[in-house]
Amino acid sequence: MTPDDPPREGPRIVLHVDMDSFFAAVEVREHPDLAGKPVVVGADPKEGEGRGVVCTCSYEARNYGIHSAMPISRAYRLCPDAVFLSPRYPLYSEVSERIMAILRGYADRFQQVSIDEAYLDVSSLQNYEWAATMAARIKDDLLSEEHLSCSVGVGPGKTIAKIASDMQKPGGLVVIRPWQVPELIHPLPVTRIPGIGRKTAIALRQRGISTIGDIPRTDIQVLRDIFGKGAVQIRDLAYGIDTSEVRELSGSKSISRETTFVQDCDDPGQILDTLRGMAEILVGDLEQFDLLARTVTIKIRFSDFSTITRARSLPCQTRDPRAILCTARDLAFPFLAGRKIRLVGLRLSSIALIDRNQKTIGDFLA
Ligand code: TTP
Ligand code: MG
Repeated sequence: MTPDDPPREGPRIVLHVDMDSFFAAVEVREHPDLAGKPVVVGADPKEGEGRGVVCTCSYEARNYGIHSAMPISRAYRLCPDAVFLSPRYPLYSEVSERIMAILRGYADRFQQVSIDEAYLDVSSLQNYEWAATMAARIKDDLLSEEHLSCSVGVGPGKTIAKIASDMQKPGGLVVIRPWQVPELIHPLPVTRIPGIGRKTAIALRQRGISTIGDIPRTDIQVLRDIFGKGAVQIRDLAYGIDTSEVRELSGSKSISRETTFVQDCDDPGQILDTLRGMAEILVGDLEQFDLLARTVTIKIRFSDFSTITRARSLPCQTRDPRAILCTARDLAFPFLAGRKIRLVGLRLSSIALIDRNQKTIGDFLA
């Protein structure tokens, strides 16, 4: 177990968050007069002569049959009155970064998978009801902070969570507990399983498999012919066993600790004591591995599951508990009055191995 792994008790619970018509939604947000109109982001249609493809389009444009990767000339023929816009990648990246920062704050472990999609391991919540409450809170947060809508799926692993997030787009929130897989997932076509494309679907159909529910009824050898080593995993999935775990990708080096209070807490003294305890543990971790850290991030989750994170970088890398705790206190202080708090977390990042020639924080402190 690494210092970033949360303690595992109870079931694994994973959220998949996918923004709705992402590029188009950002454009509509930037031009509110486009709300409700068919909006297509992609190559210039040049009145039907354009080359290139559709990046994405609003759900209003989807009603005309337009979709991602379609030739832009075809999209133009389907709806010449749509608003056609060129993509603005730097804008979408900037918005994506802010979204991912919000989402990361909600996760025990976090894995971004594309510009508008991420998995959040929230197993520390310990039950699906709380995970559903958190999913609703995330949707509210993204709407109020970024004015953007997303769909969230909740499941026992990444694959089922992703299938769930796709089931009620746009604006969906679908929770699939392992025992609900037969009822909710078995009726779906096999192509809803991420990674099963058209070719595999044809091979499956030739063997009488068209829905996910057909999979457990099929001889494992037939599944092996199509999926090779992945056959058991696919069959397990249809039984509600989803082993795909959220993995923090390398490069996001940090150590963190979180504490969920037995009862929601509004005592600033107790919260600051908890932060001190976590700072001491994290400094111990830094010492053990001969590391220093520079960025201090605190996370506070309130009783209604709304969550804030605040970060500050110190003038240089350190493992001085006083410097870390003072920073954490400063960051947390504005949030300690009035509202009940469910969880506090402390993360240290921008981590590096000790360089004996480097200045220490003591050089900066009075
Ligand atoms: P998606 O999440 O696949 O699509 P989306 O967010 O537009 O719509 P949905 O509500 O169905 O999730 O992709 C995210 C963004 O990636 C999308 O807004 C534009 C870009 N993209 C492309 O540029 N080309 C493509 O073929 C696809 C699929 C996406
Ligand atoms: Mg999307």
